[in-house]
Amino acid sequence: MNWEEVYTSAKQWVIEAGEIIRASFKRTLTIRTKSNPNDLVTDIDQQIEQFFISKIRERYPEHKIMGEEGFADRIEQLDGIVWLIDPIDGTMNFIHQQRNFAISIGIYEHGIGKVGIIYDVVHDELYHAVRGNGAYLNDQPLQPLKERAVKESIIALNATWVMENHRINHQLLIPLVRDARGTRSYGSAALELVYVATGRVDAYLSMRLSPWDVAAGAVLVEELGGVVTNLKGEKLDFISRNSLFAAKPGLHQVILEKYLKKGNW
Ligand code: 2AM
Ligand code: CA
Ligand code: CA
Ligand code: CA
Repeated sequence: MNWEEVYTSAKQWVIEAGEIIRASFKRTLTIRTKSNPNDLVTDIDQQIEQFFISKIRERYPEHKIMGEEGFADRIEQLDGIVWLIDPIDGTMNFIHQQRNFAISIGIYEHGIGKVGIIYDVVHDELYHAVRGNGAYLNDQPLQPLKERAVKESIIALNATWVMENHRINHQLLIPLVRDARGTRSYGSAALELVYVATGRVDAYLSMRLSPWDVAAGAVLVEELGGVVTNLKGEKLDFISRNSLFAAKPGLHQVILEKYLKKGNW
């Protein structure tokens, strides 16, 4: 496989998709709900997913595609080359704020992340990496992640997870939130992983995400020496839903051992 060519095509299509999204700001969105009243999808999410699928099927008919909005393939295992696409990650932000959302594309070969691309459309910031060749923000190389103590860390998590909630071990998160320097919540898993990759936050926790939410971000974070697992510290399979825990090297192990290990996530 000529990864350089795949990488170049993917980045080009992401930039084109970003232009479609920017143009959509001028018109009225069609908004529908999915699993619950706060689980939103717009016609642009669907249009962008279809845009990528038609490009990929034309250029790489042998590749498989997994996407959030249901136009792609039904995939039960990650053999061969699979594109994991989230056309808009942070749809609620896209609708309410016209910012804090991103396009996320991971390209995996036999379950191993090869390419990660996350495009912060509004800021025109393209984060991209090929495994083993470094990670970049536009043309600038990103720096490897260094270790950091919990008490000097900013941790990204959704504050509602820390509230009383019988489904999760919310009480285990209270000491972590107390010990950390600060917490943040951005509402886009892809951007929150980019923020781990760039060191803007030191760790990111989420209770339930899909493969397309994390596929690209995992490549970026790992390329810079960060660690990406579920909240139990197990490897992700990028085929099923799972919790997520991404952090700087060292910090990942400390948080896992000291705060998360006792949890039944
Ligand atoms: P999305 O915007 O692509 O749906 C914050 O809610 C983060 O969780 C976003 O990255 C969002 O992705 C993701 N997420 C995953 N499943 C979700 C759901 N059922 N409802 C809302 N957000 C979801
Ligand atoms: Ca969604
Ligand atoms: Ca998503
Ligand atoms: Ca989405």
